[in-house]
Amino acid sequence: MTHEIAVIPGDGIGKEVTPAAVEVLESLDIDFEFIEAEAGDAVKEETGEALPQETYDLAASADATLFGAAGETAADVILPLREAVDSFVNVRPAKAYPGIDAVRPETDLLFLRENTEGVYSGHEDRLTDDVSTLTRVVTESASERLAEFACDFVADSDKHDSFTIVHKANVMRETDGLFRDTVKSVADEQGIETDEVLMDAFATRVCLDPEQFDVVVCPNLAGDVLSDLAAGLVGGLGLLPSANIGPERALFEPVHGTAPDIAGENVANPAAKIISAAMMLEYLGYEEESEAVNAAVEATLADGPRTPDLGGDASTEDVTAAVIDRL
Ligand code: GGG
Repeated sequence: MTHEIAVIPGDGIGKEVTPAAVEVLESLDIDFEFIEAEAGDAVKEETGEALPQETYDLAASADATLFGAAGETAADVILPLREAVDSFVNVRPAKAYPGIDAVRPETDLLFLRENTEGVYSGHEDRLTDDVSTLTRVVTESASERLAEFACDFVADSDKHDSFTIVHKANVMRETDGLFRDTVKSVADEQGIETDEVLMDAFATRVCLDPEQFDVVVCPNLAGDVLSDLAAGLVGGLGLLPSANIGPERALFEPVHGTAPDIAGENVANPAAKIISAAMMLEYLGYEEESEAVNAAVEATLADGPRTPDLGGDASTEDVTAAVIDRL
């Protein structure tokens, strides 16, 4: 069976780490057809459009999509691409790896981020020269869909048995109130234990003692920001993968952005993108291959070579070759 994979590198270091992940996947004995498409700042400059219709259509029809990074045009690229795969949850594991100099080496978190609404709904207005507004949308249906995913995830897992709902319902009473109440009610109905923490308190508590948290279910912006914060605890954004899951297809991308300061220098850490590709393998049913890729990345992180963000002097290509050698 051939799997059609859309490959959309995007901008900046997305153009370096995405081919690295494709190279790793090509080294496996699986029949992939990779179809590359453009999106982002560079294509907008050329054509006026950040996300060409054929790129959107490809993501909406491929078995899975590998995305790289979005820069200035993130709102016009990554949000519609997530919509193309109807992805209602962004799964972001944030864990420390042996051998990596982490602020909190005991960190092992899994963020389940609402992926369709909140402040990322795109309802922004400039009312006057000096006043702009943003409408935050929270619906029961999107909160329910996320909660059902979280409950199924915990119920099917040997490792997790509850989750923490992170919100700010004491201030955003209507929106986060609806989010919190809906997620809790679905979990109660399904007999899944939950607790809840205000998002500002979570930010402090996770830095002081990350072990008190495990699976974290949160609204869109909170999930984006708090998972980046968790990246700081484990050694940087070069280590965090993610999966945008929909009912029939999914899109896999590193948590990091385009990193314009190092783009084009062949020094970007490809680990987050390669681990995202391992998540894609698991999603497509290749559990053994997924575990092998994860193990090869872990061994490479532990023993090197390492890119400069992790204190080494290796290139993106060196690290990719080392991962492939270990497969
Ligand atoms: N690969 C992730 C990426 O491009 N991040 C840049 C960004 O602005 N992300 C916003 C988001 O993940 O919602």
